[in-house]
Amino acid sequence: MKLLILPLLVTACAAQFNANFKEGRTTIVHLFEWRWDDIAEECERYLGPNGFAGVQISPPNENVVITDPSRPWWERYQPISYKICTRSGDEQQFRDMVTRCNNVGVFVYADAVINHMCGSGYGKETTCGSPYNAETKDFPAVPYSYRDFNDGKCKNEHGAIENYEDEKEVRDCRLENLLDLATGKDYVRGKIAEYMNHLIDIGVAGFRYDASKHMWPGDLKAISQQLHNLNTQWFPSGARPFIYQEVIDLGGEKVSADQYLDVGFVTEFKYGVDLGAVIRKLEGKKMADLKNWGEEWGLIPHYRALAFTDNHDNQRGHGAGGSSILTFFEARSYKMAVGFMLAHPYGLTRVMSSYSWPRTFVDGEDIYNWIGPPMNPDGSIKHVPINADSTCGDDWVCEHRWRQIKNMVIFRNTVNFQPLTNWWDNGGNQIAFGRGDKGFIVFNNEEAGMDVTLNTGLPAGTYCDVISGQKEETRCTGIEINVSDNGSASFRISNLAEDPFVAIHVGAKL
Ligand code: ZXY
Ligand code: CA
Repeated sequence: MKLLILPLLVTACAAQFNANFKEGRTTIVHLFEWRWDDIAEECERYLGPNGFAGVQISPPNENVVITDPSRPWWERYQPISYKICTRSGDEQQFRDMVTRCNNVGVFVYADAVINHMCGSGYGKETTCGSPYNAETKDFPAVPYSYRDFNDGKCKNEHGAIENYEDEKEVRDCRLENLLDLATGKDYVRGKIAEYMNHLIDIGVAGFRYDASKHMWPGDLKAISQQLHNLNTQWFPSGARPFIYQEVIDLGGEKVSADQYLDVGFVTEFKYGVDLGAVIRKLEGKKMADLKNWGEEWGLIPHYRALAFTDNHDNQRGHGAGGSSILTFFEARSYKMAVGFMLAHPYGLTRVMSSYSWPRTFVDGEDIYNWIGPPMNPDGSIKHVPINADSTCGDDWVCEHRWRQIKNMVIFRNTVNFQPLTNWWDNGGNQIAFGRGDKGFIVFNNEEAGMDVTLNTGLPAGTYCDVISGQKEETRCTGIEINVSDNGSASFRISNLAEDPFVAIHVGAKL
């Protein structure tokens, strides 16, 4: 009996439990292109106090400086060395950030660009001054030489991936013009592990493996096995780094997400594509269809899934973007998507925090999808100013500070480990569900008003809706919902409401 129950329990809990997260925290935020000193401040003043589990940071290692176009966001995905030295800050600022975030229970996950170095054809400038030569494949600051790249294995004329149906090509040829590292070689594995161990020793809690589709799962496993245990100043003795692999899999390619489940967590790109399609009501899809959301939709197993609505890449319309992805540009629908994700038990959740850009579609493509973060005339990244109303200034969007999203992160922490209960739908675009006796959420994505009485499963009392407002001291700044002795409550949601959904939980009971 014991033998049977244990694995079941482990599977059930893994959905929202990560040994690396501070107890009770569930959600990571990607502070895309933020400076280390700003992230340190944000951990202390906002992420820690509001229960965020961690922060995904932009790649911390030295990269090529690209001037044409001018300082695009993707220059950080073209490594020059493993020195911690980028537009986000130097190693001293990085150490200060990791220490200050860890001290308030917000752990740091670094974006690890280990499939390749920079592409050929750019200038000589680098973020830390390290020299390199892409033509001769020399990166003396690592050092890597021509022997450490895969070109010998790739038989294509220009060395670039042409056929995504050939998994050898996908892994051993170049992603566009990016110099493809020979991650099968012990020396290369050792250099990558040495870099990541440097970050672990500083206090980093884990990694996003960029472009994992383009590396062999066996190589990623071998590298992961060389990683140190986490720093015992903040983590239990023997704790392992948390790994999530970026595998863009929308089906129909030879390389698939499930090939990576053995190595660690995997990004589930279908999550945002399918959820966006439902909320946009594309092809007759409706909210009621979400009743069996999860593996039955073809998503990877929940206990290995990194769930997200949009990321830094597909919010720009490429990298498996497609037209269904919702972003901050469509705030009303976007908040419903993030609200649904954070209320639903599937996966380990990551929210996006973006900067804005002058999105301009020409022939269906955003001609400004390359634009980098807000920057000063000298090319440095601008600080993130915080306004009196807690929003961010300049072009920093700070979705994670939107009341509805921040409060749903708290909702998720509050309902952690509770099963999905009391599902209700109208057969169309009105749905509701609970999480045991801890929380309940109701959506009206219909073109008509909603007036229903539902069984919430919650203890009787008056609750503060954390979408239209929130509990402050002893009062509610939004709608109040009364749950009767038998657990039922009435919900009236106008289709014209700024946010046509309501969420209540036991942490915001009046
Ligand atoms: N870039 C523009 C210009 C250069 C960067 C572009 O048109 N790229 C060609 C399309 C290939 O897309 C890329 C993919 O992954 C990358 C790329 C990249 C990963 C990197 C660096 C990159 O160019 O430059 O570390 C990619 C890989 C896939 C896939 C779709 C896209 O199914 O397996 C981009 C940059 C995209 O569009 C990018 C950068 C970093 C990322 C990412 C995408 O983490 O997911
Ligand atoms: Ca590769």
